[in-house]
Amino acid sequence: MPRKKIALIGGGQIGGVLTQLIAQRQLGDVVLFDIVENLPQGKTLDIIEASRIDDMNVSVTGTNDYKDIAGSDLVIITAGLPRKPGMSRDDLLVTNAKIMKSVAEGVKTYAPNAIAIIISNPLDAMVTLFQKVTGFPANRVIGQAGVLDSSRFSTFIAMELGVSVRDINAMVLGGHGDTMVPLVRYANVNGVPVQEMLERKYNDAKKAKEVMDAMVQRTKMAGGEVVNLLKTGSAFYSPASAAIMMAEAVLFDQKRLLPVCAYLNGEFGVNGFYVGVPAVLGENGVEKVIELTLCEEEKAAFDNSVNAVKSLVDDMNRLGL
Ligand code: TXD
Repeated sequence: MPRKKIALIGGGQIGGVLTQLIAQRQLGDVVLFDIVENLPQGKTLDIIEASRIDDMNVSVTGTNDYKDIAGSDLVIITAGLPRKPGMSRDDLLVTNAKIMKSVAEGVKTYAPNAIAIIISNPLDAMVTLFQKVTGFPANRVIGQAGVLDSSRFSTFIAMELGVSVRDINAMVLGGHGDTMVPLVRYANVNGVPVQEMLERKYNDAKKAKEVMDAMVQRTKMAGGEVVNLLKTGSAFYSPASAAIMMAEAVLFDQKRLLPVCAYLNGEFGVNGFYVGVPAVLGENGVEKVIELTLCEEEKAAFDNSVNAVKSLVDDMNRLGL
């Protein structure tokens, strides 16, 4: 079977880690694109110079020319500014929308059959814009947010309960902003509800709820927590890992059920918007959105998050972006 071709648009922090992870796992040949001259060439040269050490039998090249992404099976987009301390993701809308438009034009022209995974913020709006400009079928345009937000939630739960994070199953739905919805009731440790484990640990339902609320809050603010520590950029190791999980699901047709930013056609009562929901990912991108029953409180939180996404998309349309 010929090797897959993977184009990475944006050769900054996340793009660099993505390149190295893809090469180390030999997922396919990589073309790293950036508008900054020599940056992608320098990063890819640095990475492949470890190929003897890391056993990387794939081609890894850097470019400033969209022509070089021709024929890509998968495109992962990280082009755009990251946040600085004090900024919300939504503050990036105007700058990153302009960048995303040019990226979408490039991908549409040179990789019209690719599946696209978008990472740039504000995530849900950037996914919407990319799909609109390219006109790609909605299932072929997917946003990465939920896999990372869910991994953050799982990490905090594992730390609190003192169990392996491998046994935690927890999902975060909704938009990739402060209104995101960590699903407390569904969070479990190999099937055992986290809420029940917390109640046993503290033998006090009120205290257990406080601990869970604090983990939910930390999850919602987890991106900002890293931004405040780094001062000069945002998280990049974990977002790259999250995109790799999605890329593998697509490249190897794994049919994984993951929380991703997907286009909704009436599912969850939402029509015509991209938002974070559980979906089956395979060779066709989003193959099925999985609906689940939300209680009143969860539904209200989800609707609130959807409304935040809708208003950002409205802003984008109003500003003619
Ligand atoms: O989970 C998630 N979805 C995210 C998203 C988690 C963390 C960060 N997330 C967002 O990803 C972040 O808010 C940014 O919008 C993107 C990329 O973050 P990264 O940390 O990689 O940003 P960098 O290091 O600034 O890299 C961005 C690169 C940089 O090299 C620019 O030169 C390039 O984007 N860039 C462009 N590339 C192509 N085309 C154009 N027009 C362009 N403009 C800038």
